[in-house]
Amino acid sequence: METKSVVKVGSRKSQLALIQTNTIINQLKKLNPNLSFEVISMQTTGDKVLDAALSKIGEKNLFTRELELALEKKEVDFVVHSLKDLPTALPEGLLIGCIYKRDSPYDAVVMHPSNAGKKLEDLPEGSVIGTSSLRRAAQLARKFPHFKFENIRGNLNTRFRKLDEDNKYSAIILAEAGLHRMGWPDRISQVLDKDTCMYAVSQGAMAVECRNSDPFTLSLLSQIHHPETVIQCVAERAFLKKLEGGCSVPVSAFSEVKDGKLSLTGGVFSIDGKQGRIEYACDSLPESIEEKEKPTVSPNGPREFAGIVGSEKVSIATLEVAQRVGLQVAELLLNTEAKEILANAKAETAAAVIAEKQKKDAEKMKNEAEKPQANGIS
Ligand code: DPM
Repeated sequence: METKSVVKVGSRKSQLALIQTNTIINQLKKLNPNLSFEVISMQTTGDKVLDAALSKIGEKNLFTRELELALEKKEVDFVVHSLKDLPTALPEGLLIGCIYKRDSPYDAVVMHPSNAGKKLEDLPEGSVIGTSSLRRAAQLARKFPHFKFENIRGNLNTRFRKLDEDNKYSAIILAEAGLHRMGWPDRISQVLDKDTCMYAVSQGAMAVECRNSDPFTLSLLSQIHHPETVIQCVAERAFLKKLEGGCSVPVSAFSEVKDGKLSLTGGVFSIDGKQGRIEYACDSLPESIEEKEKPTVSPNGPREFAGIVGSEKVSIATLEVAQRVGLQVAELLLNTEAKEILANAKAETAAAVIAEKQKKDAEKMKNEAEKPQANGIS
């Protein structure tokens, strides 16, 4: 096996991405003091297209493609992602080599300074809540039909500025994990429980992507693979994969590992939140999740579950149960009206993507037509 003394790590340039990358590197450094790590940061399409709603840009791997190309070209050895931003189908040859212990998976409310100390239930009718997540807007519209939900884009710093300075939004909704990582826990007014807003598949978990043909990096990463998180995320991702959902559909999840059992609740909602369906499945895990087993490595590389490596930390039998629970919840939903709700939500988002593109093209043409002739050639 090829060994390395310097490990190259790809990262997005955003502050949150760099914080996450450094968290993983620091853990690995502690365990491998002789290794050094070099961070190579780059911009992704998602970082460049800040003015359009995420769900309307119409690409699944918006924040990951450039980094994955660097992996494929061996310019970097691994890339740290928020797992919820990673599509359920990864490019050929790439794989999630580890998932780090999950932070809070829940969503949190950040209030406009004039609403400090309040909760969502205290806000008046017509209050504008900023979120670009169809999942958050749909679920919250069920509970708070008297609010207006409007898109807010940009990285977390930009959103805070828009919230505090524009006086348009009464509150915005963000992942609690991101707020903690950025060092803003004191701006959290309220954490949303699963009966108000179930989280996104794999929210709060950081995943490290690498090449499946790179045993050195795979073995390095396996040191920080977190069994309970892996089990939950395999179930949640298998669920999302079966529904063929990306970040552009209102699909949500809630999972637990307790008393040797894994349970998963999954929800599908219409864009306006008026329709929705929730299903649940549970199964016993085959053994204590701490028990280790040698990985089953085939000539095609390690086995994977919804893109996640099956490695020595969690047995294949355990991951098979997790995957089955995920598929079961998806199948239960697809046997109900959720199938149509989901199909309609996808069609609505696809239409919005086309409308957004047409609007952009029209603006571009208008700007070009209005441009003064550059050098007098007529
Ligand atoms: C995805 C969604 C959002 C991110 C959609 C969703 C939120 C989009 C928005 C798939 N990725 O959650 O329904 O509000 O415009 C993202 C965040 C984090 C990772 C920030 C956030 C940090 C938390 C984590 C954006 N991706 O959700 O507030 O690591 O899970």
